[in-house]
Amino acid sequence: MFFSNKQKQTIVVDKGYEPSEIHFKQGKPAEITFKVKTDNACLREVDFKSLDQKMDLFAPGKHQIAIPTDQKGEIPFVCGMDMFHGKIVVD
Ligand SMILES: [Cu+2]
Repeated sequence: MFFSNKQKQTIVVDKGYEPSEIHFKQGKPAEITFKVKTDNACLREVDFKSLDQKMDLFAPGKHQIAIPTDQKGEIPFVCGMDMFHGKIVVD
């Protein structure tokens, strides 16, 4: 099936991002799901600045983001206060 090619990873948001670094292969669709296990307001918002996308992780529903994999490189993300950091690496 075509859709089985999708790369999927989960990041747990608790005392930071676990894991804080995720690798995807170039050229295949990729998606990240955030699972929130904290009520620390610092981690409420996650901001993918280079993708111009922010997400409210305390809002109801699924917290997923599609990651472009057309180019190799790093896609950083930060909490709304720029205290916790993580990155996606396309390689
Ligand atoms: Cu923060």
